[in-house]
Amino acid sequence: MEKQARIYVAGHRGLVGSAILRKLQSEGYENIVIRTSSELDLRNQQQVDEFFYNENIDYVFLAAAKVGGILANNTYPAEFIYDNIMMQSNVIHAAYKYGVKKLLFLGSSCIYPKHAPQPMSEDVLLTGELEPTNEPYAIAKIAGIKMCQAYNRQYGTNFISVMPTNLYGPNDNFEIETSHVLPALIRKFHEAKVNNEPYVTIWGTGKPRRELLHVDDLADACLFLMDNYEGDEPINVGTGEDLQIKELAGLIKKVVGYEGDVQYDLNKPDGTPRKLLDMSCINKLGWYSKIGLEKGIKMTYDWYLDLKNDNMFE
Ligand code: GFB
Repeated sequence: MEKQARIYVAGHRGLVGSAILRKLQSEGYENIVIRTSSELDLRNQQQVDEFFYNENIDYVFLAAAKVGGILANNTYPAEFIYDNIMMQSNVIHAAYKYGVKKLLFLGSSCIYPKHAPQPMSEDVLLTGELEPTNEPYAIAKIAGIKMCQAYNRQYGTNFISVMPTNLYGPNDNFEIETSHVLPALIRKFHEAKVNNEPYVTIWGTGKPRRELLHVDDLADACLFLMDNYEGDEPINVGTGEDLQIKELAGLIKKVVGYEGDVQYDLNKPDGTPRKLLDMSCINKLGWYSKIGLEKGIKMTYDWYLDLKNDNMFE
């Protein structure tokens, strides 16, 4: 990407989009285009068409998405499939129609089958049943990958798909009911510490394994792939390591400094047992993650504490 290029970051207020925006700004890109969802509703085809018609966009990072943790996915399946299919279809089609040079579509590791061999390489896509708690979201993301491939094949576009593992970092959602596990546990342990509560409740058995990537590492990978990867196959981005949810809880407990107990709510779903990504493809290109999990949790906890302090003085 040329430093003068017009680069549209779709979803710049979210966890992923905000990290990509920070990275682009720190690398000196001068012509970044952003819109809030109230300025541009990406689910609206006409608004998206007019935006691309007027803005002469060269590159797109398609990070706008309806996302959430296991319970949000399970509770709002219609919104997860509708919002995601509408947003990505409108942006991908307009990017083709108005001659965007390259588009990077962000998917998720939940596109792979629930019982795929671990670690999961890109070619296990569509070889088995999906995890039911997030099937509508996964189907939307698979449609996005297939759409990029179809447009490349029929129209010769340069659209790539990136599949990150579970992400965390600044600008994450910390709402207990809708968030992912890492921000939820930061909040739960922090509040339990402050309120001197005897225990923290963790959903499920604590036995599922998850791989967690700091979103600044993902942003770094996205810029790297924009410059170094062309191809139809989705490309995985992770750390190559996972741990049990109960181990993750132990790490967060330690970082937060909480001394009480942990209990398990077995009425909440476990979700997929394991989803570790095979990193061979991106490693071969020369990219590796840099932020270790404990350091990443510390960085995110500091961010969360700053956010709470800022809100106190508003
Ligand atoms: O992060 P999470 O919501 O998403 O849950 P998934 C991961 C694991 O942590 C599950 C457990 O086994 C949860 O039961 N867990 C324990 C908790 N305590 C908590 C808690 O307080 N909050 C939450 N949220 N989980 C999502 C998908 O799946 O991952 C999305 O639904 C997307 O589609 C995303 O792919 C990356 O990893 O299970």
